[in-house]
Amino acid sequence: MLVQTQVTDAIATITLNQPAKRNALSRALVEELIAALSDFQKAGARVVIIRAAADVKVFSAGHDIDELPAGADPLQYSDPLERLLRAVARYPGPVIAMVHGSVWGGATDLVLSCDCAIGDETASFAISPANLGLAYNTAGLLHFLRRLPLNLVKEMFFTAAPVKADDAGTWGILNHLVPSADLERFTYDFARLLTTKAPLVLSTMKEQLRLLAEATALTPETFERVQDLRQRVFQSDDYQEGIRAFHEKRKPNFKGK
Ligand code: YXS
Repeated sequence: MLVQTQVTDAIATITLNQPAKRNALSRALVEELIAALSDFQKAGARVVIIRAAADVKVFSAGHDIDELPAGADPLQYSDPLERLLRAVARYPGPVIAMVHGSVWGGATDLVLSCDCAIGDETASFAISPANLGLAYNTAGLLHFLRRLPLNLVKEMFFTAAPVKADDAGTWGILNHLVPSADLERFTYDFARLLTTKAPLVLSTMKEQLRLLAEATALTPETFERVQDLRQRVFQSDDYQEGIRAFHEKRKPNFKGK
């Protein structure tokens, strides 16, 4: 199993459990995450906590780079990671990211797609398409734009540098930044409080807020322009170079084409 699951007192916990690949969000791991959310809904779990094992340095290394399609849209609607982000956003109850360790790429998008995020001093968040020559997707950009001011979104995407815990707390990536010794107790106390609230109200307000937050009109021309821009990127030599460089464990040498 690439994830461990547990339900206790209406609180469900998913623990990412593939340390050998730094919990990379591979198709196999993501399918287990999506199945777990569906099982939790059947079991009536009111709150879900997504976490990694207590002792990891890396919460998740993001999209599985081995599974990024060469020369094709890496984040299309049917991509497993995109399906997971939509499943989290539609779970009929609060989903909380409990973050110990570094978070990379699509895993940062996963944390931002959760309803709340609680982290400790080891937490950091990077979004790194610029390291891979990858064309990020519109839905994903909007997850960041709904959380952070535009200048901070641009800093994250342009630098691809990890945002350290203090800034993650100040910027609002995290709802709460607590010492690692308190992270688990704080998060489960927070979750227990949510299980005492009217579940129909929480699930309805979560869906209302999703619909309101996603109410961004795009004209057909805008949609087609975005697709055209992204196609130029994911069909670029730089995208191939980014993936090659990762596998060859070297810095990429981007040529801008
Ligand atoms: O060499 P082996 O076979 O042991 O495997 C290594 C890594 O190749 C593997 N691994 C990954 N495999 C697939 N996809 C990944 N994202 C990934 N990350 C790691 O795990 C084994 C251990 O990795 P290693 O030796 O590098 O571990 P480390 O502890 O020295 O360093 C941990 C990291 C996370 C700092 C390092 O693995 C790393 O920088 N990983 C890539 C992080 C990243 O750039 N993620 C973005 C993926 S693309 C994505 O999520 C979005 C689409 S976007 O591009 O927009 O951000």
